[in-house]
Amino acid sequence: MSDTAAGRTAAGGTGTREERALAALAQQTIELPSWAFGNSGTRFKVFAQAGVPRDPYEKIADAAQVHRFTGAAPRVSLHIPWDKVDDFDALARHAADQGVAIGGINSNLFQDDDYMLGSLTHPDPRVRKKAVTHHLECIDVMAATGSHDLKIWLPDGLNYPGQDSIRGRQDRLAESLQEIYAALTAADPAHRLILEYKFFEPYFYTMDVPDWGTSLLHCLALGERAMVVLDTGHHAPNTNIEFIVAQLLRVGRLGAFDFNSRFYADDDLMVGAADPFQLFRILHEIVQGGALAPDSGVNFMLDQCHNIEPKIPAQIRSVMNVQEATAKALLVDADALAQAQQDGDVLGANGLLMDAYNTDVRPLLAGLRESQGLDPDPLGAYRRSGYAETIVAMRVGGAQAGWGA
Ligand code: AOS
Ligand code: ZN
Ligand code: ZN
Repeated sequence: MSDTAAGRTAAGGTGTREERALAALAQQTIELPSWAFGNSGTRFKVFAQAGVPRDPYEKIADAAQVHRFTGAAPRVSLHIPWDKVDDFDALARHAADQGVAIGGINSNLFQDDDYMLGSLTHPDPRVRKKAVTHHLECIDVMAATGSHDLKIWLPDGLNYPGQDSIRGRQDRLAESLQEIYAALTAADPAHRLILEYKFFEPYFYTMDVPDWGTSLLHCLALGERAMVVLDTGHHAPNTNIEFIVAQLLRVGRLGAFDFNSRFYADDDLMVGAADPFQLFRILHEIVQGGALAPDSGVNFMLDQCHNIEPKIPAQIRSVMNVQEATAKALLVDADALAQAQQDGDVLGANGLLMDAYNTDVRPLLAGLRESQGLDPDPLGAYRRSGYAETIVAMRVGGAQAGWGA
């Protein structure tokens, strides 16, 4: 970037653009998924790694390492029942002792035989009731852990035309969500229901929440504490994801991201690995929309599996990738961009974005970390800490994410 002159940008505040970027980056937080620390990955072989957590306590301990070296990952999402423990208060205290907090609570509607033909949309009211009741359990976990977000990814859908009524399933879904939302907001009016969408998989003819429009319609019907979750891996190839981000921000319904990368399907690879430019474009919409600050209502989460790479460093790398894309977005000269757009200066406007994208922000972020008392090189610092060797020596028989423990 050539210009660091004082002025107002979408990042807000005073000072040079770089100073404002640093201030915004210092506040940015990224939530980690507990399941990223267990053995997990594709439908095919899950390669077991030595030293992986044996229980939710150890998953949180590993997540805390990511926060220790990045200073930007202070929350961990839990998944019920994978992270079920006898005493959730104790788990929350353990998290606090480790310097992190419990983030969103993810329900699970895809591992029970009863759910073969659906859960919240199932034709049989008994199965729907069971699925709703699972969410009541998740709401109790929220109370015990201090979590604010109930995250629903609905795996329901159809494999064959005619298999069930598409419209009937939407009606049943609306009813089931209403019951969950009523219980959630009765427990605490500040709590949020955040609803994810996914265009295919595990079903292939249609999903019951296949797209952001369907998620948004259900959220609008529920009430103002219902928000859409955008998983970056859940779209058809070449979908313009930043358009969806801009649209949901406009109507105040972008609740959270599940960040990851995809090359083909729901790959769950490290965010920013496949397409760092797309991540930058998404973060540009976030910055332009004033949605970066922790109180903006958008929760920036990772949803990833690390099958062949070591998990803690992969999470550190992912946090750094989000930070780098954010830093570039914060360096866009917003005033000049607005002027170029107003003037119809197509190449000028595009050039301003590309200038920011092509800036090497690694020194800026290294400086930020040093100013926070952190090592400027989080991956190197983790490697040198010896934590990886310690857990390999201590832990035997680590868990596969998703199958208990
Ligand atoms: C599934 O495809 C969704 O991305 C979920 O958000 C998430 O991966 C799952 O809940 C973790 O099991
Ligand atoms: Zn997801
Ligand atoms: Zn997914």
